[in-house]
Amino acid sequence: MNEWWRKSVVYQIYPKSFNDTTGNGVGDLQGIIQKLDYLKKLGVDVIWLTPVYSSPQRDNGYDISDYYNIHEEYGTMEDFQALLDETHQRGMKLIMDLVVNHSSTEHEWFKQASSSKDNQYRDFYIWKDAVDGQVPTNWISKFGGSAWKWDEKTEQYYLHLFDETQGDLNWENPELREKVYELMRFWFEKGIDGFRLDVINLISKDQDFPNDDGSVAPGDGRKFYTDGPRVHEFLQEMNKEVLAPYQAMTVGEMSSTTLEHCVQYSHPDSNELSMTFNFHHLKVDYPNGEKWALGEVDFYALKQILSKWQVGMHQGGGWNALFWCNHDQPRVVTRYGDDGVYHKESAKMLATVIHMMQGTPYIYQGEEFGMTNPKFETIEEYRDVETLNIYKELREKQLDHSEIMEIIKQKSRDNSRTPVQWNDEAHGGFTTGTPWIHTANNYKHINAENALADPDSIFYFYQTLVELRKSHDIITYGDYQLLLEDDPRIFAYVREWQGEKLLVVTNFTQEETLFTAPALLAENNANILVTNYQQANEPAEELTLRPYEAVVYHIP
Ligand code: TEU
Repeated sequence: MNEWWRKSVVYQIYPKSFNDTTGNGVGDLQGIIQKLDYLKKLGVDVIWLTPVYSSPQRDNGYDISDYYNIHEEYGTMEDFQALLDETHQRGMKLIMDLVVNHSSTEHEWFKQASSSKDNQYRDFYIWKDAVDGQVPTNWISKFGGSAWKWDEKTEQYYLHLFDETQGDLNWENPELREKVYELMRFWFEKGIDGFRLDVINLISKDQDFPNDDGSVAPGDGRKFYTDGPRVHEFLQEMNKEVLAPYQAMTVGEMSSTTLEHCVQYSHPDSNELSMTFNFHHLKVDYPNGEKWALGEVDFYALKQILSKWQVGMHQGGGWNALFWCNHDQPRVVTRYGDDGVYHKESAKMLATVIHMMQGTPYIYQGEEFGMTNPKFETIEEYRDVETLNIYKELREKQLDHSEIMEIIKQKSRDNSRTPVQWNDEAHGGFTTGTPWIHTANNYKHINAENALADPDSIFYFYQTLVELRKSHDIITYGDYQLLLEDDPRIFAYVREWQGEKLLVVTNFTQEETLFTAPALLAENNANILVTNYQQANEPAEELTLRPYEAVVYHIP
């Protein structure tokens, strides 16, 4: 099988915030075309474009009202075809975002389905009678409140695991599944190279619709509707019907999943997907599994989880999508690094940790030059439906307003959705108009133009990491062993392949710390593959690691 994506690096574009060429304050497809040479310079192989289909934009495009058309603010189908062709002409590939766990309630299917109980589209969604006058189950939407919404006209509830304007599609219905495969073929026929599949491990629901008995951690860690009974069957059918015929690259977003399921989702013999995103390493600052609370980063858990998935997927034959950032997560340099004095060092250190691992790395727009959380102070600056819903919920719980704003400042998905900072002009050069969301106020010094002008910038460090993945098979195929698991500051691991070794050593703190190197460093002719300090730490038995220092030693 031609698995070109095992040596690829993917760049994620959230079009709404990427680059606006019309002055309406919203990014667009022509704006992406303008930046393709910039992406080629970075060296990425694949662009993942988050949803650009017609949408009321309640959830910024993850609420689709027409799978066959381009959202008018982003441009036209001709603009899309131009983007695809220009991407291919530069030797890059493009994957789209497939959102088929749910559609917008403004989709024609839902309009039909909610018009009457015997409409032919009724069973495209999940409808239940009230139980003793109440919601059918105690399931909670990931965006707060009940996961069931009452429909006055037909006097039944419909399921929405996300916002009430995002009705869950009924994958038990073969007609619905065929409609999904048809729309996938439509985009493959245009020439796309694959899909990122949105919350795809939620599509199979337990048809008994059991109540959540509270045995699972509350909040974002709910498992009672993930990895459902027929999920692998549905993915194998999708693979047979569409993915295999088009030799697609696919990455499944797996919410609250398990290592075992991800091995099965991504093992070549499963004939399901190419690789999977999981999020456990991005919940180590959720106190008791609760996203919407202030918490310290559990560094030990971070090392354990990343290592468990490295070893487990390597041994199981699965394939990880490696990432810190995306459009739902706060900016990692603020979250796990330092967006102050050691901004550059810590951004490079964090990049090193995942780019030396086995899997396919994903770079989220602006991460390559160290964009940070914007630290908005007022709720009026936020736009995200999840954030605004949770704000109401926390207010109802009578939390102190300043505490709520501190939680939102740390946790909101809007942290990653501010306009990309291209230069030091107004709004970071993102738009000549008024952006749909404020730009972070550090755009005058943190921007792409400054990064390109600085040979020691985070951008050129990412460029080097991307190149190393191409030139060193050990990164792609080597096995993995965590070192110093109990060390409170150092994240170190060894990669090994056909006698060759990489020793990756990182200091996750701003304190200097002593690293006692393993024998492998002393015995062999180790050299430095990459490091984030200009004055490198040459191989030695005892190393003093400087704040956020990262060094990768290569033992050939
Ligand atoms: O995200 C799934 C999801 O659960 C995320 O919202 C995220 O994990 C959560 O906010 C963490 O608390 C996907 C898309 O990436 C997201 O943008 C959509 O809002 C969501 O599905 C619904 O389509």
